[in-house]
Amino acid sequence: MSRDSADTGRSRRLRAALALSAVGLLAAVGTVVLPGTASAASTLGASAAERGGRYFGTAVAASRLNDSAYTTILNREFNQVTAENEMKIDATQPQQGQFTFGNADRIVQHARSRGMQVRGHTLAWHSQQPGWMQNMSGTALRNAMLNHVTQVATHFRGQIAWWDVVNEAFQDGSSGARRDSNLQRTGNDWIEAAFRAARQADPNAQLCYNDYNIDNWNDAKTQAVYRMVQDFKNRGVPIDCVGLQSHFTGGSNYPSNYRTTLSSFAALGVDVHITELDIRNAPTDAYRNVVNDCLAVARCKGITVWGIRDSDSWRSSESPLLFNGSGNKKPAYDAVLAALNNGNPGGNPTTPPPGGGGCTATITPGQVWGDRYNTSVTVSGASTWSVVVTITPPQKISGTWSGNPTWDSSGNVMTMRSNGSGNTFGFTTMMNGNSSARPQITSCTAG
Ligand code: G2I
Repeated sequence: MSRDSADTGRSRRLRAALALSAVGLLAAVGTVVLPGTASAASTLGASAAERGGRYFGTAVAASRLNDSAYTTILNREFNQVTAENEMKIDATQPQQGQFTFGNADRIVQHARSRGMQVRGHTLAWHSQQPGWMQNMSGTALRNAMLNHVTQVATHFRGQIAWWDVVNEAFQDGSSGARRDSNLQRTGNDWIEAAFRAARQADPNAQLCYNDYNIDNWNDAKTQAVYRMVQDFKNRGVPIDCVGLQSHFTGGSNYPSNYRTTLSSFAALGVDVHITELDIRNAPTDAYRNVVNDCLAVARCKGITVWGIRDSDSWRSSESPLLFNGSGNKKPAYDAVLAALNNGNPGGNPTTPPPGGGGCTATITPGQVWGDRYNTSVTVSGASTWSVVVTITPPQKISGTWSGNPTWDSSGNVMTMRSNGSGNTFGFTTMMNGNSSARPQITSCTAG
């Protein structure tokens, strides 16, 4: 026997022995995972990723990165981070012209080396300004703000998926006005100036406006931010997304029209993000609803909770997070993970309207040409129905088939009613210069 064939015989016997012991191991464990068998993801980030590539993230404090109980949960559960304080103006430019990025860089490095996406928070804000900036006004302040945006966005260029370019610029209450601040007093265009500077410094980052108390669609503040975003889109101010902080004080403060708020912003042609979620006493219902609402809106890209354990929270006495102080999962954690796992794989929304309309409408993208594209929509759960579809202007629907359409006065909202020709209808949309926006289903109502 030649040396080669002896080796071959030996390796064949070895393979056979390995195969036999693998069978024995499977028999002993008692489970065989067949290819294609669905298995529920066991962490928040993994499950969110399976829902159309969404993320599930958390605010991170650099000071806690030495706490192994903290980093164990962070590294296991989350696929996105936001620096809780380390990228704010007072942290990054404590003296005018002197930038410090050490703590922020540590967070970015921790996240990116583990494949987590980073949200930058925040470039321009009335709060947490260093003393030198608080004392400035007028043109000097405007220039200092723009320089700050440019320097910080440039430092992190290529590392930040989304920037909260401007934070909390609107007043609470019924006025719908801008919040008074030294930045606002430099002129109403300070927000768009900040967005333009950010775009120039980091063209690949998605640029968001971020605020709290813009969760309830009926609130004046929500409407005011909506109008600003609409105006920015109409005038070509570079804005890509809106962040709803969603600091809820309890189950009742999760508004039942939250999904309407998310889908209404999305219909303007921006992504939506839930950026700082925490809910007093962490009620399972409210947490579950937030997840379901995000999953129902295609442009809701992910959810960030504002801290990991209750003891890490800025309002720890309210125990608003998903892990207790010992790092154990709370009932809210289980509710969130189950809601994520129950979501539609692929993450495309099947959108019963708030309150439930008795049917589900699912979009299937169709052929795309240089100037237009087709969309078809399939309805399940009812044989007669009306489906509301919203288009982002300047796009316009130019033709439809297999349904009876009616339009609102803006021409951007089409209600399509079944006409007996089946459960799939379609339409052609002219891009009119906007090649990226796509139609959204606002509701599906049976009957
Ligand atoms: O207030 C809750 C959040 C509302 N939206 C914007 C977020 O940026 C804000 O986060 C909080 C942080 O969670 C707190 O940790 O923002 C506060 C103010 O910037 C943060 O509090 C600050 C304290 O005011 C400082 O005294 C402290 O040195 O945290 C700092 C670091 O612990």
